Amino acid sequence: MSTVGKVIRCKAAVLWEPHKPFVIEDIEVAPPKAHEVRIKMVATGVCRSDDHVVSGTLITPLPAVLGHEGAGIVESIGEGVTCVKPGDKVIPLFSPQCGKCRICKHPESNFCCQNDSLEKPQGTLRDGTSRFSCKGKPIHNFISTSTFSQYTVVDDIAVAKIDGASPLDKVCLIGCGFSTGYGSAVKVAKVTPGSTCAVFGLGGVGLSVIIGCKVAGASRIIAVDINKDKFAKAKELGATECINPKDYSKPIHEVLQEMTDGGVDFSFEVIGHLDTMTSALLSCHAACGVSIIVGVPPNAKSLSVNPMLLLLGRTWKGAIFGGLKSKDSVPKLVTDFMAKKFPLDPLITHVLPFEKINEAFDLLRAGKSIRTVLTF
Ligand code: CND
Ligand code: ZN
Ligand code: ZN
Repeated sequence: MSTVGKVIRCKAAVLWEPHKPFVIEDIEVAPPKAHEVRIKMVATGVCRSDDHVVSGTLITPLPAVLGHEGAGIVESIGEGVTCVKPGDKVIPLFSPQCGKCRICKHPESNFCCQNDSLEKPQGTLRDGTSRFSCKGKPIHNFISTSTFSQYTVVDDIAVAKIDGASPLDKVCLIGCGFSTGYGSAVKVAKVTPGSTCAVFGLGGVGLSVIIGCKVAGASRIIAVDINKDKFAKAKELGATECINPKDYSKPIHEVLQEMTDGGVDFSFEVIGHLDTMTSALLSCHAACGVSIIVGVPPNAKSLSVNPMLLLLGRTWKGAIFGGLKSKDSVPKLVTDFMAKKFPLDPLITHVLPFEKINEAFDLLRAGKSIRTVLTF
């Protein structure tokens, strides 16, 4: 029986308040309005940014359906939608691309003005409401995506159609972790052949930075993590050396400066801590180094930095979604994955049924998983 135009009752993982487990609830998902798309989710990865909401590091209105690294199939479309049709395989875009705003028209930038991330999240679709409700109460969206639900509704500027032959339980990682890391290396840093790189944090995003550094031709890729269990996978994906700050009595930036004749060419902070953001900055060469912030910093926290650190020539930058224009890049990355230009399988350490979402977060918090893919 067709569900088009009807309210769908289905399961979603609702986060009612911070510091609490997700609750699998029966929710109602209203049909898509004009310029909206309703998607049947097939798979979703679990990213640390979702956990940042649970821990209170990242603030978004609650209760909400979180999740921003998913893939699914279009169930129905609202009036005026032309970019996808029912049956298409798609990836929701937490960093949308409206194509019309100042940033979408900017040749380099990607953080579309229609985003609902980070700065002042409303937790809604563009019309200021959500299509989710539970027990008669509206449930918020999360950064235009809300993939922890059997069905979600997104704005048409926040969805990309992908290759119909692609495996959704793998390419869901292109919705965040892979693209964010890979783009940070190839697009934001513009890693050069023969260069030396240091990557702080070897989760799904940091390992994807390593993949990007390798594809860009870096000759040394130094992986940094306090969990040595992450080193084998980092080496498999292209790290040439792995170091654990806990093994040294001096600060890790001094160790890296000594290892690399004064500092690396490119450093990446892929953890989300203020102290490692400073360490990564100091690890790149004072006159020619480029340091990229990828990790999401704790809400409303600031760093105090001596401007002399930049005056000599360092560059310090950051980006959302690897600096990639999402609607343009996601289908291309899926095509590149299908052409075996980069791997995703090594990033997926666990696959669990969606109902086991709390187990997936426990694995992440315990440092035992890279990416868990939840399947619906
Ligand atoms: P995940 O938690 O899997 O990896 C972080 C890694 O950092 C782990 O291996 C830790 O052991 C390691 N670590 C923790 N503390 C330290 C330390 N002091 N020194 C060295 N290593 C340490 O996280 P993830 O890979 O899913 O995400 C990484 C960050 O990227 C996180 O902050 C997330 O919120 C952020 C992010 C950013 C964006 C974006 O668009 N910029 C998108 N998604 C996620
Ligand atoms: Zn993410
Ligand atoms: Zn835009």
